[in-house]
Amino acid sequence: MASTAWSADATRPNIILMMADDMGFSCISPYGGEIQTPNLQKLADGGVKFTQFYNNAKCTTTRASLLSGMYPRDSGNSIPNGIATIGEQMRAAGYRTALCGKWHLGSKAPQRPFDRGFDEFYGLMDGCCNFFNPAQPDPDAKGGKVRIFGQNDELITEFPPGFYTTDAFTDHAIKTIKRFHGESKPFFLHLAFTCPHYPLHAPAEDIAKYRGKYKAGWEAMRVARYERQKAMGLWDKMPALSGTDDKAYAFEGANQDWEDLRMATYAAMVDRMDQNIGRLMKSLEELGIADNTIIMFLSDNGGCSEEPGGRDDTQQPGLVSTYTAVGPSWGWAQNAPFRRYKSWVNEGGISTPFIVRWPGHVKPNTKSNQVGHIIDVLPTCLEVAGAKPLAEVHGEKTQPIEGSSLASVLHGETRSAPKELCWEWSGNCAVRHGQWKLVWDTAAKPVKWELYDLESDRTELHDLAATKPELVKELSDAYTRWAKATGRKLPGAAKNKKGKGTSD
Ligand SMILES: [Ca+2]
Repeated sequence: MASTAWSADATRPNIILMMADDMGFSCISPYGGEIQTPNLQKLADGGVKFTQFYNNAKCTTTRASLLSGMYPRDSGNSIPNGIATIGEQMRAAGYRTALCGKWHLGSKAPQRPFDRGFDEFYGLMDGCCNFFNPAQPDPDAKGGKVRIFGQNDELITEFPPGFYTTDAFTDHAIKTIKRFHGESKPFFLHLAFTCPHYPLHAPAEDIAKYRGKYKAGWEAMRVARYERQKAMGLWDKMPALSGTDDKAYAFEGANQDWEDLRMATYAAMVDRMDQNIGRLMKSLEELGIADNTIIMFLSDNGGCSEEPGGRDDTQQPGLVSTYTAVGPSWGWAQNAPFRRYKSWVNEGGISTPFIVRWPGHVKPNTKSNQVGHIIDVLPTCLEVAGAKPLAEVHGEKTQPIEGSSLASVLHGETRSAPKELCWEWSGNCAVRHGQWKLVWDTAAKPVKWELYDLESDRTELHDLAATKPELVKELSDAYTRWAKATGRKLPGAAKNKKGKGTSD
């Protein structure tokens, strides 16, 4: 699509970028999930779903890339000043900008959302919080870490009965859209849910819908998801279902009723998010702007294996007074058919649903197997806005954007394949070029570069490193260049300080 001067185009689309938090690849129905997500299904039916779209395996690094079009720099916990955020870029392009939900890229000036290009902000500065009462300190907040919850730069400390973050973020998003609608500019809204990140908190009526539905365990859930993916034709070439993860334990010996409640509560959180997405879509229709609004949906990393505080089956998931997570077995199974989970850069950690609905532009009910990455979202938004990237931000010359626009893919064309894509979190490293992916998996025994042909082996089951040493060298050299340029870890380096047991 040719870029045009934005000022000449009065019909530039609004853009809503929605993101779930720690939601596995196959949790929602367009990707084979059993969780009831009719509104996300409607978005997929009216748009395109990607089957090879990637995030950065972790909350902070994904946000650093998604909101800048760049790979994370150094720790990845913030966006450096010489890199413009999507808020800064879209505001300069003539858009109104808002962020509702999780920021997690620094809580002090000059790194707050208001400092970084968002006209409006309502949400959470930190990685997670109590869903019913964000002011309540949680057991994961070591050393008295403060949960800041700001509305237009005001700290909120009291929450009414019935408060629930997923509802509140959506309420604020709808109010913001209504306010922006009365103005002459198009808007860019980032709705960043904290759902279904732990703690497991959901309204009782939503949990009740799923209670008892997970009593066959995680292995059965994986197989059922895999079979649904097969039946719907999600994959051009059906990958083999990966084997049981090292961290998964036997369902037979587990407290099955409690395990069922853990997964039922998680499912309720996703269900509730989908209900809220339905409310948001309804409000767009009522305002008459549904057809001129691009909606994108993705997850920031794969299902999560962490269990902050340990596995304590005396804690009942779902309540304001408890702090629980799904644990490694469900967290892994949520990424079926892939291996691993959040914080790992195997396909289960970095593969995300990516759905884009744009009436009149994106052909309804289509899928794309073209490879894409979250660094591509910002240049896509700039292209559809007909805008050029900022040359300067905060008095510093900006670095060239590393992602490339997906606009041609959205229009049903084949874009030139990206050069190498790279990932690193907590010592897990990977590089993908074309069909080939090199992975450094810190949970493997032994830990070494593994090589996979994703075209025939998307689930990373057949390591070809020993048979293709020259390709391993070529890809590992590309990884080393990337790690040196971005400040990310080299294979075998010490783990990131924040690599484990944090609330990211
Ligand atoms: Ca996350």
